[in-house]
Parts: sequence; structure tokens; C-alpha cells
Amino acid sequence: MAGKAARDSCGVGQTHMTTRVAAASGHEYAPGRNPAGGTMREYMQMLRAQGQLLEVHREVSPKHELAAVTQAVQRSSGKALLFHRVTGTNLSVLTNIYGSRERLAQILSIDPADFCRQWNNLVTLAPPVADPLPVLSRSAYDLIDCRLSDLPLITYAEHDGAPYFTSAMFLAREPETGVPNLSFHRSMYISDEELRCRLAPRHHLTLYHEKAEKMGQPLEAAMLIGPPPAAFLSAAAPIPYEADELELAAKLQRKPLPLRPCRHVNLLVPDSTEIVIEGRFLPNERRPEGPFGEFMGYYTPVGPNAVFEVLGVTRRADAVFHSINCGSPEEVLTLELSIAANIYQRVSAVLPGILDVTCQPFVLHTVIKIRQQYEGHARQVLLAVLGSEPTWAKVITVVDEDVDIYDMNDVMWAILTRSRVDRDTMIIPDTPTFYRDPHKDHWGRMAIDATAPFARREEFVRKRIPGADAIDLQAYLAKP
Ligand SMILES: Cc1cc2nc3c(=O)[nH]c(=O)nc-3n(C[C@H](O)[C@H](O)[C@H](O)COP(=O)(O)O)c2cc1C
Ligand SMILES: [Mn+2]
Repeated sequence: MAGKAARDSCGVGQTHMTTRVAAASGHEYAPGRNPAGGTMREYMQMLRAQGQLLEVHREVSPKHELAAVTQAVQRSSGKALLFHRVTGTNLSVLTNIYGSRERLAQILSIDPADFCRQWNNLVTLAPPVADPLPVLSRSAYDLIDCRLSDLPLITYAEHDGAPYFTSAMFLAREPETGVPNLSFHRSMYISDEELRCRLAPRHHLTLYHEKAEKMGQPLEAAMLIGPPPAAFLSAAAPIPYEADELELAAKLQRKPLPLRPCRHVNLLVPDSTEIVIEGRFLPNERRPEGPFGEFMGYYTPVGPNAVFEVLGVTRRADAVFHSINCGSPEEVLTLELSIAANIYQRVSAVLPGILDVTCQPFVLHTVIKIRQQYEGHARQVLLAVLGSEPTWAKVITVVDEDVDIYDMNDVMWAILTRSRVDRDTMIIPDTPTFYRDPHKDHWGRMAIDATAPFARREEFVRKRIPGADAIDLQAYLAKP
């Protein structure tokens, strides 16, 4: 613990107030600007117009091939991808649509370089939308009923036990209050009547299910595939148990979100949703689910999970199916968004100078960018992150404002050049992080202060070559 505090003898006064006011002043919710339109289809068309959508016309197999092509695209251009012909189904399959921070920022009309702060301002400070959830008596779209097996049944990783639905978010209502919740839960295809779903501990849907069970009742739910982009992001947002995630979706898109009634359960769903699987979780029933290639890059073994009885499937007549490669940027970014936003919010509430937070290159590493205010500030930030994020912040690195936290090379450069690793690293022993960890593989934490020594900050000013950023190379390389 004898780190920078010991090295830097001359601390200066703390300037909490000025920074706090400055950080809270940008309310960039830009009412009325909504470049993505209201529906996933409109957003897809916008990406197509911008050259951000690749299209595959050749027939692909839903077993491994579709996921393999998706991964190849994610590793090369990162563009969104539309498969027109998938064996065994009439539906086209869209993937990687939410696969970059720039796109998530575009959907929300916020600045990708100032993501956390603006996202938080949007969620907490933006005014609510008037009449946010109008209920339509008739859908604006042609809807048809179909069977579950008419949809693309996609098998992703080599040892997956069955096809899975990976992009579906569940809409359910709190059994007592009726407040709607949105959350993602992967689901294993068993038959046209049965899915088995991973409801991890503490998630709101899990709590609803447990509560309904205590009342001896099934829990009705609707699985939304291809809901409006704002609903997709709202589902990922960490908002309180009591809050209505459909209302948040309207707020995120800055306009009302029309709902229509389901046909088989008593729920209202966003009208533009491409496909809705309606059903109910059976009380006091758990059946084997898995194995499944998970977001950490390994397989989760077979284990007892929730049973969802399918009562009907309704889809738009020309529905586009949304598929997510588990563990790919499309999934991990959505998860990161919610974790980083939580940390940003909680740490800014107790400490000044918090500029941005990300979880890169994976959700178990929190990188936090600060403007140092006083000697020892960075260490307090590390402790605050540990206290504010018990589940995900396994390794934490704090850096100065001149570091690009979205570039892990730059973060590593800060560690290598600004950190006395023997003194600036704190190891917290014997503390759990990630919850599904029977062998305690994720116990213990590491916190790294990679900020410049406060009193000697001037010695750590990065060199730059004047004009380098503005050079037009073509002008120099063109043949005379
Ligand atoms: C694409 C995606 C897939 C996810 N899959 C699962 C899952 O299979 N099981 C689970 O419990 N959580 C899963 N999560 C996490 C939760 O859905 C997510 O944390 C959600 O915000 C929880 O909502 P809640 O706060 O209303 O409980 C997933 C998240 C994303 C973004
Ligand atoms: Mn919730």
C-alpha cells in the first residue's frame, strides 16, 4: 500500500466541486434526433445505406456455418451481416447489428468517445416522453402465426447441446406489481413446445419466476426477437427492480413506443418486434440445459434450468431473425455498456474527476479514466470501483485523461510507463467476483494504479509531433 502516496510528497487541495459541476453539465440528450428510426428494420436499412451491412446470398447451414461466417466478419470488418438464405427456414438472419460502440452511440445519438457520461445523462436526466407506451388496437404490420421450428434453429459452438436462441429478450411482468421487465436469457431448443432458459441468479426475471413459484403460479413471458433498437439497449441497462424498462426504451428513442397485445399471454409487446415467442415458465420445474459455448469462451456444462412452455409464435410476415454469436462484440459490448455505466454512476457519486469507464478487452477488466485531483486520488478511485462493482471488476486499471481507454495497447503503455508495479498494484485476496464460479477460479482482485505520479505530472506529458494528426499522406506520396 506504500504506493504513489509515498512517492509524491506534495499533494494539493481537493477540487471536488468544480469537477463535479463540470462533469454533470453536459446533458446531450438531443431531443428529436433519432437517426436510427424506431425499428430494427429501419436501423438495418440505415446501415445498408451507409455501407455498413454485408449481405450473403449463398445458402448457409444454421449448424455452425452461419456462426462461422459471422465470426469471420467480426474478425475482419465488424460490419453488420444479413444472411438471405438459411437452410430450413424462410426467414433471413441478421447478425452483428449492435456489434460496435459507434453503432450503439449512433442509435442513442450520443458521442462514442464520451459514452458513459452521456448514456448516464440520458438514462437519469432526460425528461420522460409524454404518453410513452400507447397501446394499439391493431398492429401496424402484417402478422402471422408460425411454429418455433419455422424459425432459424441455429447451432453455434462445436459442443453446443442443441440449437439456441441467443438474441431473444424476455418481457415479463412483476407478479405482484405488474411492472414490465426486459432481459436477455439464452434459450435451448427442445421442441416446438419447450425451451430451456438460463436464468442466472439475481436477475429480475429470475426473481419474478421465483416469486410466481412461491405463489404456485407459472410466469407468463414473451421472447422478443428483433425488437426496436431502443428496447434492445434498455434491456441491457442496469435499472432498479421497480423501474419499467419499456418506459426507458421510449425515453432512449425520445418518442413513444407503440405496443400491441400478445395473442396467447396477457402481455403488451413493442409492435415492430420481428418475432414474438409467447409462453410461460413452469413453476417448480427445472430440466437439463446445455452444454453451451458461453461468453467467457468456454462451455457451460449441462445443469438444471428454467422450463419455458411455448404457447404460440407470432411474427411479421416478412420477419428478419436476429442472431448473436455468444461472446462476440455484439453480446459483450451490450453487457459492458451496463457494467461500465453502473461503475461510472456509482464512483462519480463519491469521487471527483471521473471521466469515462470501459470494460476492455473483456467485462472482467474495468478501465477507468480520471483527471487526477490530489495525491492518492487514483487509489481512492480503485477502492471505490472495488466497492461499487462486486461481480465484474476482477482487475481494475486507473489511467490519466490522456490515455485512450478503448485501446488496450494504450492502457498497457500507461501501466508500463507510469506504474511502479511493486507499489502501485493492490492484490485483494480471497474475495469472490463472478457468481458462477464453483471452483473459485475468479476469486481475488487486482487493482493497478497506472496514473502518473501526481506531483511529477509534468514529467509525464506525452510528446507529440506538431502537425502529425493533420498530415494528408496522399499529398506527400503522390507521384510528381
Ligand atoms: C446478448 C446478451 C445475452 C445474455 N444472456 C444471458 C443469459 O443467458 N442468462 C442470464 O441470466 N443473463 C444473460 N445476460 C445478462 C442479462 O440479460 C442482463 O444483465 C440484463 O440486463 C438483466 O436485466 P435485469 O437487470 O432486468 O435483470 C445476457 C446479456 C446480453 C446482453
Ligand atoms: Mn430489470
